[in-house]
Amino acid sequence: MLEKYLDIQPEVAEALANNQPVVALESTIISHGMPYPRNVETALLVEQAIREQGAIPATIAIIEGRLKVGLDEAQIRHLGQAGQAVAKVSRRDIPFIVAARKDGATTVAATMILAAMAGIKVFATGGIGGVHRGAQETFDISADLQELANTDVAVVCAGAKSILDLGLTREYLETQGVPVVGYQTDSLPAFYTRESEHSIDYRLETPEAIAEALKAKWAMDLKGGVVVANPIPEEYAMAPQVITDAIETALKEAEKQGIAGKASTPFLLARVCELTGGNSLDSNIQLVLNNARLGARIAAAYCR
Ligand code: PSU
Ligand code: MN
Repeated sequence: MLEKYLDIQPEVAEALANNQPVVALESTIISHGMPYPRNVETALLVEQAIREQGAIPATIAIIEGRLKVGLDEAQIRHLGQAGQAVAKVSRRDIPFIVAARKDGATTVAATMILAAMAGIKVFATGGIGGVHRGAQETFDISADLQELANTDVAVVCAGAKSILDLGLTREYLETQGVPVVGYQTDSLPAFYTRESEHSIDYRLETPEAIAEALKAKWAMDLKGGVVVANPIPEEYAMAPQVITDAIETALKEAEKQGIAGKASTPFLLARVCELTGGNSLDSNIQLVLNNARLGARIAAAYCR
């Protein structure tokens, strides 16, 4: 049934069949999360970082209506060049993009869905979507959180950007039974900074310990994902005030311009990037690489 829609790259399929580690990667971060051409460079570097750790990368997207688990370089380049002209695809969008034979860049939620279809357990990215600031009024809560509640994939990220309300995001995850693991940290990382005022649920020190907990969770059919929060390496972390100011400005602009719905996160990401110059982009790239390496190590431990 699934074969009717799903193409798993041969290298990825072979790795999965042989119980070799595979790490899923999203494509909205390429098209909507970073500017061209660094988005393409980053996507390729991230794949390479995963290979250097002995795992196989599977970048996920929809290409001409086919669900793709594993992209080639030309496909990655295409998504990066097209940028926001490509549809941003979350759970609700998948069947419509498929039926219309269009291209789509998958969010964390949609990437989890396609990874689970292929049997991939570990996914690395930059930051997850969450409860937006002001959600008490706007109801803007990313579908990523509901996907984490339901789909059996671990998401390695650097926490969430403070364009979101981190406290409400934590509460939402708690209600949905989604554990937040801190990798070698007690504090919920805030993407550009290693720490926030929020805590995590379980601090674990090694990829092996994380893999053990994942195995236990899914062996017991405790469905849903896990957030593995991996702080940005110290040398790439940003000064909190610089990033806070940029985020405040971007949020004010978004409100003034009436930006809402799925346009909200890409608008804020682009403005924060512009307002902080290249610095935040460099940090962003480094933390994604760091997450890819940890994801590969967790995937390897999970296969043992
Ligand atoms: N946060 C980032 N970078 C990103 C995203 C979030 O720091 O690229 C992207 C991810 O694809 C995430 C999506 O799944 O934004 C969330 O969008 P929304 O808030 O519309 O659900
Ligand atoms: Mn939203």
